Amino acid sequence: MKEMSFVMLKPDAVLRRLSGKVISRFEERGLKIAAAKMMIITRDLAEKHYAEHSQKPFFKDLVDYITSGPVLAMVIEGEECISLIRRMVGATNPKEADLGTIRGDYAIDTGRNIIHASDSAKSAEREIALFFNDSELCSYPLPDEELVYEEP
Ligand code: D4T
Repeated sequence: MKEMSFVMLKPDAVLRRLSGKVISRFEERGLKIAAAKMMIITRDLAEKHYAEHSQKPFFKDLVDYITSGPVLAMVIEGEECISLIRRMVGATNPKEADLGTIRGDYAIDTGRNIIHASDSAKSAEREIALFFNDSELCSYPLPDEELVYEEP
């Protein structure tokens, strides 16, 4: 089933010039970038995005961090891509993230874990709507898309 996930490269990823490397991983895996924009997000948007953590002790630091510099917000599309991207991203605490995952290869601190990805279809829908208008989502076929073999 085709899905869309919200993926955000956090300020440390952008400032460490890792954006290209991370985007390449998604492209090389066969996923499609449906939307992308560089943004410095407001505290209001950050608080809405992380609303589920509003009562957690790390909430203020999290909002400070995510608003501290540019983020690259993206919508990525592909077959069952929500769980696939979460596996590619790795554990929240990069010290526990497997090598070969994005966090496992590029980060060591939970508070600077370089990337966000939606954890469910419901979250993806909510997060995409927070960051993008419908008109910003690009629908286009990839040259190899028709070659994907669907199991009967
Ligand atoms: P995000 O939402 O950024 O993709 O991360 P995860 O989905 O992997 O993890 P999360 O929602 O549990 O945490 C959101 C965000 O908060 C930071 N954080 C988390 C933190 O600074 N201290 C903590 O103890 C935890 C659990 C990291 C990611």
